[in-house]
Amino acid sequence: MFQLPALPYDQSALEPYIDTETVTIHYLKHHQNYCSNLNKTLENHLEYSGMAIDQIIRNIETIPVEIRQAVINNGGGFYNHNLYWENIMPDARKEPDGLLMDEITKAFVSFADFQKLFTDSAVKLFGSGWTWLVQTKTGELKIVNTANQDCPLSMGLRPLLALDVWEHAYYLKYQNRRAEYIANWWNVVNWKVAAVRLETPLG
Ligand code: MN3
Repeated sequence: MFQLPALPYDQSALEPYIDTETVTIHYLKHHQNYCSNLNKTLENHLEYSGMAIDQIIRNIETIPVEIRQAVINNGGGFYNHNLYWENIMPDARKEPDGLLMDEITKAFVSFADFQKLFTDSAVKLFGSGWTWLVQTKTGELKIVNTANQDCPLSMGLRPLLALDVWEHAYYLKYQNRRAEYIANWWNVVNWKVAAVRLETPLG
């Protein structure tokens, strides 16, 4: 049985950038629902008990076809939100350093260029989905969008930074102003977590 990981900060800690009510509903309702529905989907498939969620998503093509889409939706929803909450924090630094900064500069010329490209990608995403900074199998950094709860892990990409651009991630505070949510989200990015993901050898 999968369980919701504890938030590494108080639900009000991301104010004023991400408001308390949005965090509470997003975490306790949306994230919890993905977790509960994933458990329901897998309850008659004991072969997956004890398997880590990233292993399941990485090997999505091996999941029985009758539950595969439900695992993509709910397993992806569960895992993507785990990454999302880990990827933000109060009192965050404004930019990364070390290897992550070097790799961003190599791929996107400058940190400012990276931020602009990532923001544009997230603003332009049609419908519900996610914008990601990922590392490819050959080691380059890329910005990709995924629809719904599709996860880069299923495409052989390693997620470093996860931005939820579903309306439920911002609508209570920002209504239709997605660009304003994204501009504020940059103030709470946890660069340390992204750097650790980059520096962890691929399993
Ligand atoms: Mn969400």
